[in-house]
Amino acid sequence: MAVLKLYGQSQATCTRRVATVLHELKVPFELVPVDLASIKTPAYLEHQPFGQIPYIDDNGFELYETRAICRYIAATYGPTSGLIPTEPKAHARFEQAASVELNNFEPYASKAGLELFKAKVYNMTVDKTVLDTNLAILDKKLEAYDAILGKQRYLAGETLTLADLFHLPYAPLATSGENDIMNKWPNVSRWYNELIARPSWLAYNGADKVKTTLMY
Ligand SMILES: N[C@@H](CCC(=O)N[C@@H](CS)C(=O)NCC(=O)O)C(=O)O
Repeated sequence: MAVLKLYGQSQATCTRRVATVLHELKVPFELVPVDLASIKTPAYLEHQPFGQIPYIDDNGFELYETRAICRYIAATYGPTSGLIPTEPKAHARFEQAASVELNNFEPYASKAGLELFKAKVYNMTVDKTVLDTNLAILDKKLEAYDAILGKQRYLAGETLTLADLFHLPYAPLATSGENDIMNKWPNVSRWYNELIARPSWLAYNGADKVKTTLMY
C-alpha cells in the first residue's frame, strides 16, 4: 500500500495542521512540496478546486480542507485515539469545540498572525490597524476560552481532541513577545503551553530543515 501523501508546504499553517495530526497518530506519510506558483493552474485545480494547499492522497483517495482531512485521518488511523469522541454527548461537545475554533479563533488569529509573520520573516511593515483590530477581537474571544478552560482541561472536555489540535498552526503565529496574547489569560496559557509542547507539534515545528519524507 502506498504511503499517504500530503501535498503542501512544510511551513504553511494549513499543511502543519494536517502534519501535526499525522504525527499525533504516528501515521507514516510523505510530504510532497507544492510549488505555490502552480496552485491556480487547471492541473492543480483538479486536486483542490479552490487553488489552495494542502490536500492528501491516501492510496488514491484524495481530500482537501484541513479539518476534513484531520477528521478522516483520525477516523481511519486512530478510531480509538479519542481525538474524535464517539459517545454522542462527547461527540457533540467535540463538534461544539471544533466550531468554536473555526468561528471564534481562526478568523482573527490568522489575520493577526499573518501580520506578525510578514514582519518577522519578510521584514515587512505591519498593518497596525489589521493587527490591533484582530488582536482586540481575539482577546475577547480568549476571555471566553479562559472561562471554558477554567472548568476543564481541554476545549471539548477532559481529554485532548482534534478541536484542540486545530488551533496549533495559528496560535503560535498570533502570539509574539510584544503581543503575547496566548499567555495573557491563565487557563488559556496553561492549555496553549501544553499543546505547543506536544511531540506531534515539535516534530514538525522544530524542524529547521524542510523534511520531505516523514516516516514512522
Ligand atoms: N480552509 C482551507 C484553507 C486552506 C488555505 O488557506 N491554504 C493557504 C495556505 S495556509 C493557501 O493555499 N493560500 C493560497 C491561496 O489561498 O491562494 C483548509 O483548511 O484547507
